[in-house]
Amino acid sequence: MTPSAETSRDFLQRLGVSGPVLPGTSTGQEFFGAGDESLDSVSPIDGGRIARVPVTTRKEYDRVVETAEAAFQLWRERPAPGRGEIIRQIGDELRRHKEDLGRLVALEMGKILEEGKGEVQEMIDICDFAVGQSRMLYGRTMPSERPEHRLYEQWHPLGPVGVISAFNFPVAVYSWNAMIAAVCGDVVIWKPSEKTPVCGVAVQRILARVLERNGLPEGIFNLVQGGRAVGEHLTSDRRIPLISATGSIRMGKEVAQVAGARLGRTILELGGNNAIILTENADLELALRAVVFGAVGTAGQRCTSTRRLIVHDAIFDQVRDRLVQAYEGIRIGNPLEAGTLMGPLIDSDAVRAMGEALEAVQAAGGELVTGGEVLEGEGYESGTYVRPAICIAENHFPIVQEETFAPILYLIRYTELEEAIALQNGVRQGLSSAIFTTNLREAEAFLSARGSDCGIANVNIGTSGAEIGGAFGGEKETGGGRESGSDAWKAYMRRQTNTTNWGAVLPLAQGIEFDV
Ligand code: UN1
Repeated sequence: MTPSAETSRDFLQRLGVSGPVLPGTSTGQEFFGAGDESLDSVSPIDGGRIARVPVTTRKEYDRVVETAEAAFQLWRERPAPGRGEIIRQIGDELRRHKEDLGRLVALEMGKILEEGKGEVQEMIDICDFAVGQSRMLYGRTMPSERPEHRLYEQWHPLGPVGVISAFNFPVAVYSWNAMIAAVCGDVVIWKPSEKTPVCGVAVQRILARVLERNGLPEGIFNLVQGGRAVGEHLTSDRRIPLISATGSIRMGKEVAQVAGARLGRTILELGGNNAIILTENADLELALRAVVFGAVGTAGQRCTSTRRLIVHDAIFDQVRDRLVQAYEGIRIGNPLEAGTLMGPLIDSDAVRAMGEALEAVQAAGGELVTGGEVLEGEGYESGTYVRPAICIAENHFPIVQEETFAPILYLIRYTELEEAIALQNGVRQGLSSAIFTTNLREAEAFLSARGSDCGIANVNIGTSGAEIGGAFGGEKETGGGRESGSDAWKAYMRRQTNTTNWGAVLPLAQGIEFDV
């Protein structure tokens, strides 16, 4: 394998990740040991190698957990606003590195630079959010039924939190977890995707710099690298009270079982099969832009990507034709070049899965309207560039029920809104959903209890591109977890209910008399 042409770029040096072999394991300030196994970070842009990253050995892993446990004892004693101050500095450091880190995300994951920078902006936003949250870890006070008693609750840190993240958002989703967990007083052990280990090292270096500058011990933010085996170290480890995992439903079921077997807690953010409903009252200009961003953005590799478009019969043909036209104008190529709207898929397995899905939809009786070709020729030598596809399909086709991590949009026809909502809900996943309508009744029906069954339900915006301020996650096989904003912080803490009797007698609850 030839080294990627991009590896010579200065931005890798500025991020401290320009070496051929990068440290695979870190407890914060000290990077150590290299096992025999390693991960090859390969850019989907040109198939070139960015770096080699050693897989964390079992021994190293145990040392990381020990260091994290020791750091937890100190970190949890630091008042929460003081933890917030460290997160504020991390946000500033990320601001300084937004361009470089965004570029690395584009290089290693393949999303366009604009979206890579957007991911870093998401990190900055969650830092700002977490700083505010650090002064708002509120517990309630409840009226006690007993005189001279006070009944209240408080929230305490949990311990080391394991974060397993996916390739498609190699930095942002980690920070949703890590920054919130950190203000809560937890320490974090991160296993990035084995497809994006260099992003892991780069973020770790940024965080470590801030910790070091503040004289903080190592072990607050920790990094381990590897695949399934290293993930299992985390999920089966009783020392890790909470695992937050993002990835496929298959992976999530394994995590839930292994962590569940020891009654460990999980936050799962798994696959989506997100639909947009276009009613006859939709503002089509708005809708079509949202559909194209949702289906083609990040080359269809977001868990929030738009996979199904449920279109009213009266506008179906018009929508199909206009989408085909819009797809023709999409520039596919090097995601680091200005003007590119769609970069490569992550690897050849993803290209294969897309091809198989297109075959399956046609075999089931669907129609491939446009796209699906694997691009060849200059600039496309890696074989990872595809044309986004539009198919006419039916919701019950087994392949339509699946999440294929590729830019395939299934057009599905409906006539009554109830039918559209039933189609939207008629999949096993429940992450994100949207309706485009200018009719209040349609919009509110979609948002009502008998409407969308997803964790995210939008009106007149697409399924992807959520802000960090809301709780992010979904229902059914999406896993039920919530991360990021709103009160998602509570999942990273333990709730303690306290009753203080400040009187001189001992009345019992429920009026029980028990005189001795
Ligand atoms: C993901 O794909 O795992 O809402 C996360 C969005 C982004 C996050 C996606 N803010 O599309």
